[in-house]
Formats: sequence, C-alpha cells, structure tokens
Amino acid sequence: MIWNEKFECMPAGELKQLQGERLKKLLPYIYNNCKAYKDKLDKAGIKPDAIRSIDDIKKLPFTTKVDMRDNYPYGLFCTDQKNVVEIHVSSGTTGNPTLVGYTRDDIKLWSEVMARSIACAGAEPSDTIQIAYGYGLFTGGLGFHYGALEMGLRIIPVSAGQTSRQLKIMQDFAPKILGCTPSYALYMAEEAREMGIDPKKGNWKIGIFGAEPWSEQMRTEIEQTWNMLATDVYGLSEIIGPGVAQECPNKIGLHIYSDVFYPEIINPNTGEPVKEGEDGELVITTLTKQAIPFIRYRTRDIVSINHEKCKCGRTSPRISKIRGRTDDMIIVRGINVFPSQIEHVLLGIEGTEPYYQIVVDRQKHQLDEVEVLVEVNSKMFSDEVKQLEHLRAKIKKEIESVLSIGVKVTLVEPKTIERSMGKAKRVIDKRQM
Ligand code: DLL
Repeated sequence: MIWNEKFECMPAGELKQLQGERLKKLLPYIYNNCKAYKDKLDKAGIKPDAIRSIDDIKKLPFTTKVDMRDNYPYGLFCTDQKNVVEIHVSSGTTGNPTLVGYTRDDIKLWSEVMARSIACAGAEPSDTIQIAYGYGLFTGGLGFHYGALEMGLRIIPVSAGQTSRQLKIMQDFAPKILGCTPSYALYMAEEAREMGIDPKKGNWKIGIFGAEPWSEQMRTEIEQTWNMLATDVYGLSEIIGPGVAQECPNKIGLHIYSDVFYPEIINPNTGEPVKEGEDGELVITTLTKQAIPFIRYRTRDIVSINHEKCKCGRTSPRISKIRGRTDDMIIVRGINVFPSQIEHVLLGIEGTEPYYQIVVDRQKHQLDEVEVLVEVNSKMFSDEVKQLEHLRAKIKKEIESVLSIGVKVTLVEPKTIERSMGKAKRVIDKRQM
C-alpha cells in the first residue's frame, strides 16, 4: 500500500515547486537560529534570500561529520533545548559521538517516513511486526517503533539479541513482518535450525532489513530461508534514522522521500553532480526538520539515482542499494566503527605502537567477529607475560567501551604489521556478503 499518496506520487513539477518552497523557508530558519550555520553561510557569501528555487541549492555549502564534531554537542541545533524531546547518538570518527536531536514535530516526521517505509515494503495495518533492531541510542528500534505505531500495526518490541526468545516469540505470535539487520536475520535462522525449528514454517510475509550493507546473494538466502520477501531500508541518524529510503516489492531501488529529504549525487572528489544513473556520494538536505536541519549533508554513502516513475506508482526517486562508502567506516553487527576510534584508544595507551589492523570476519550465519591486532613496542615485548596480558586486557576494555561491541585483541611482535607506502590498510574485511 502507499501510505501517503499525495507526497509519494506527486508529479515531478509539483514536487520541485514544493521542494523549492520548503528550502526557501529553511534558509532564514537556520540562518537566524544557529550561529554555526550563519557563520558557514556568511563565509560562503550567501544570504538566505539568494535561494529562490530548489536548483539554487547548489550555491549552498556542504555540511559534514566534521561540522558535527566541531559543534558538539549543541552547536548545530536550531531550536532551544527545551523543544528537544529525544536525542540519539551514533559513532563519530574520534572522541565525540554524533549527537542528533528531535523536536515533537521531528518525531512526527520520523513516524511518517517510517510508516511510508513499512507500507512501501508491503505491510498492512492489520499485520504484526517483530522489531529486532536494537532499542536505545541506536535509531533502528525506536524508528521502526514510531512508524509501526503510526501505521497501526501490532508491535512486538523485542529489540536485538536474546535469539532463543526471538524464536519463541515468532512461534507463539506468528508475526508477518520482521525488522532487523540482514546479518541478524541469517543468524536467527541458523539458531532456529539448531533448536529444531524450521524457519520456513513461520507466518512471514516481509522482512525490512538495513543499517548495514548486504548483497543480492544475501537477499536470496534470506528469502529462501525464511520464506519471505526481503526488502532494503536505508537511513542514517543524522538525517532522521531509518526511513530515509525504502524498497517496494519490485526491488528496483529504494524510494527516497524527496519531499522532505532532498537528494543529490555528487562526485566525492569534486563536489560536482554526477549524471543520472552514475555512482556518486549521496548528499541530503532535510527540508522540514527542526531540531538539527541538515544542509547538503555528505552521507559518504555511494549510490546512483533514478528519477523514472516506478511500477508501484511512486514518483519519488529511487537510489540504488548502498554500494560502498567514501571513508573507511565499517559496520559490525549494525554498529558503525571507524578505525580512527581504535587508533585514538591506542594512542592513549603506553607500550603500543601506532600500527594496528582490524580483522572482521563472519562464519557462515554467525555474527560478525572483530579481532584487533596491535603491535607492541620492543621494550614492552621483552617484559613478562603477565604484564603483556595486563596490557592486552586494558586495550580490550578500552576499545570495547568506545565501540560498544566485544572484540578480540591480539598483541603482535614489533614490526609484524605490514608497513604501507600509501594508505595503510587498517581493515581486513573477510566477510562474504
Ligand atoms: O543505521 C539507521 C538505520 C537503522 C537504517 C535501521 C536502517 C535500519 P546509523 O547508525 O547512523 O543509522 O548508520 C548510518 O549505516 O550511512 C550507511 O553507511 C549504513 N546503512 C544504513 N542503512 C543501510 C542499508 C542507521 N540499507 C549508516 N544498506 C549509513 C547499506 C546502510 N548501508
């Protein structure tokens, strides 16, 4: 079903007009309410009235994760904190996390776009949804919750983890819609088989999977294993959380809600737009958000875009599945990990060298495993085993507290990690997706 036909199927000309009007309103709002944005626009020599239509968006400067870090925690807010009703954080590159906030209207917007997404996947208000995305500072659980509530689905808010409990719930309440990361869907199927449960025998209709990259092969495997239609949902905390774009059952790209999240695809090196259909970095402007609106936010996700009307009737443009990132961020069990976060920890610990490698692996149908290889200096290496073990435990504890996931830490002898003449290869990703 189409949740909001007016906006999702709006004729191209009308949509452009609406986007232009929204952008024209947004500019004075950010200029007058946020010093960081005002400074940015002044520096670029742009006054809010320079924006007359959506095409003028190209005159505006980009916003990046660095802006978020430099203005942490509240510098990019355009509203008083008393109007902020919820905050979420996700991993930043070093030190500070990325903080995002929502006003009551922002939560309404989030509910709306998530309802559009759940409906776009093919759910009906009478369906039951099992939400196995994490509830908490991660936006997955609550984002799905708000959307399902808006649509009127029956919600089972299990959150992520506790797999045997998830499986019991599936058997007892026979939900039709499953929301979780694609890798967790495969892991749960494996556990089900081990417990003698046939995943095919559920009452499933649709899965809504996202928060990490996944391939067409994974899709086929999930669809066959669970006997359901597997659809892709995309989003990022900065923009709203999940609900930025979603596949319909035709599975030919993710519909991006461009009446509220205006997309551009640029060459990440030049900042210039790429041709329709070519890969580039997705840049998003939030046209109606209040707490922290984003002007031309560089997502670092690589996609292509297609503006043709879809067979489902929606005119909202479609982005391809995420093909990669322009930075070195990896996603482990749905959590964003930047190698620089690990580097930051190591720099603060005596006895280690700035040489390390992160090995990510996934045995078939198991959860991702992370091993961090850390080179120790020669003085440390000649020390007692007890001391080395103490160092290892300390590194493990600190990395785990920064990343919020379990890691294995292995200390290696001085000069064993390959030196590089160019960009150091910090991450070895052995996962087959
Ligand atoms: O992952 C929001 C989300 C929750 C999306 C649940 C979908 C479902 P962050 O933690 O801020 O937000 O991570 C955002 O995750 O920039 C992408 O690199 C990646 N990502 C999100 N969805 C997909 C997807 C949530 N469907 C970052 N395919 C984004 C590939 C994805 N990568």
